[in-house]
Amino acid sequence: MTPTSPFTGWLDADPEIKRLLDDELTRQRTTLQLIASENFTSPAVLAASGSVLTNKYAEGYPGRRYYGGNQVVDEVETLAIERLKTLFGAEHANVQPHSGANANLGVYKALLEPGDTILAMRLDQGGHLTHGSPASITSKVWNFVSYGLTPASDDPDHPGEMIDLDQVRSLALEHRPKLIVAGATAYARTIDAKDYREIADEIGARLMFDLAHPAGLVAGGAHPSPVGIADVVTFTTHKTLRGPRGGAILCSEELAKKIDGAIFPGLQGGPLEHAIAAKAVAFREAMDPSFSVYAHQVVTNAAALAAALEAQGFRLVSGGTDNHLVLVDLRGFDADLTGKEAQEVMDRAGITANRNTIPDDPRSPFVTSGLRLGTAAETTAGMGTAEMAVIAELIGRSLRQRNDETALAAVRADVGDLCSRFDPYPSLAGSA
Ligand code: DSN
Repeated sequence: MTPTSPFTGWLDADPEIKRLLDDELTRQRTTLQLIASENFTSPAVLAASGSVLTNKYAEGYPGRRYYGGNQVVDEVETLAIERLKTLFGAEHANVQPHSGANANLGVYKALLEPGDTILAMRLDQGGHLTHGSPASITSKVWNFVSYGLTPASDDPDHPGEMIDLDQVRSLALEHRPKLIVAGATAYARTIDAKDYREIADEIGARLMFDLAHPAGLVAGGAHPSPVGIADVVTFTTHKTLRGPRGGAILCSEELAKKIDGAIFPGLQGGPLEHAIAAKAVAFREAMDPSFSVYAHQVVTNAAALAAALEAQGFRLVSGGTDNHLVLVDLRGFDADLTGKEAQEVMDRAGITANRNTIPDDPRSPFVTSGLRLGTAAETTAGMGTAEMAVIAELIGRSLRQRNDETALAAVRADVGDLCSRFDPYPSLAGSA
C-alpha cells in the first residue's frame, strides 16, 4: 500500500535539529546545571510535551470549547486541574498560562483597572520583570510602587538584606495599592504570606503571591504555603516543581471566573494542551512521597552550597539561604570580577549559572556584580551535600584562575568527572 502520510519518522528527517538536540542533551549531561530557575524534567514529562496534543486547538475551558474534537483534551485538562488543586489544597486552578509572566499579567488584568496601583518588589532587589520593571509592559499599564530589602549588615547573627516589611507596610499605607505582590526571583530567604496578608488587610488590598521559584518546595512540604492566605498564587511549572515550561494560577472559587476570563480570552488564545498534559504528569510526580524527599534535599543542598561558598571567600546576599538558591556578591571575592565575566568563565569550565544583580548593584543589569546559583537540577540528578562542597571548590578555582586556560581546562575535566557520576537521563540514548 502506498503511504499517504508525508511523515517519515521522528527526527531522522531533520538531521540538523537532531544533531542539535543530541548536542544539548550532551551539554546537560556533562556540565553542571546551577541556574536556579531550571531543572531536569522527567522522561514522562518530556514525552507528554512532545505528544500529538500539540496539534489540537482548544480555545475555552473543559466543557466550554470553541472548537470540536476536544473530548480527550477536556479529560487531559480536567486531570491537570484536579491534580493541581489536590497538590496545593486550592479551591480553583487555571493551568493554561503559557508562562509565569502571562500568569502574573492575567492576575493584574483580572483584579485591576489600567492605572491602578500595585506594590511589588523592585527588580534589583530580587523582584521579577513583571513586578513593575520599567522594561516590562506591566509598568506601562499599572502604577507600580516598589519595596526592597533592609540594608546589608556585617553582624552574622542579624544578617541584613531581608525583605523590609516595615517599608512594605509604610508604602502600603502611603499609596493604598489595590494589589500587593509577594514573591521574588532572586531572594534566598523564606517569604511568609502571613506577613503580607496582615498588611493587605490593613488597607483592604488584594494579595498575590508569585510562587514561581519555590513552588516545588511548597508542593514537597519544604516551604510554607501561601495557598489560602494570598488571594491568588501564580507560579511557573518548570523550576523547583520540575515540570514542563509554563505557568499556572491558584485562587478561591470567588475569583475563579475573573481569573479564567483574564487568561482566556483576555490574554491568550489556544492553550498549549501538550504542555498542560506534561503539567499533569509533573503534578502527579510531585504528589509522590519521593518528591517531598527531593524538595527537602534541594534545601539541604542549597544550605551546604552556601556554607561551602562562604568558605571559598564569597559573600552571600542575605547572609545565606532558606530555599533552593544562593545569591553571591562577587565584590568581596574580587572587586574587579563582574557577574558577566564570572558567568562566561564558568561556562568555559562547564559550570552553568546566571549573572544577577545584587541589591543596589553599582553595575548595570547586563553586567552585574552577582551570581545566582540553584540546587534544584543537580539534586534531581542525585547530588547531595558532599557534591555541593565540590561544586563550591570548582567555582572558586575557576574564578580565581580565570585568566589561565590550562587551569580552566582542569576544572572542566573535574566537572566532567563529577557529572559522569550523576546522569539525569540514563534511559535516554539521544535526540531527547
Ligand atoms: N527568568 C526567570 C528566572 O530565572 O528566575 C524568571 O522569569
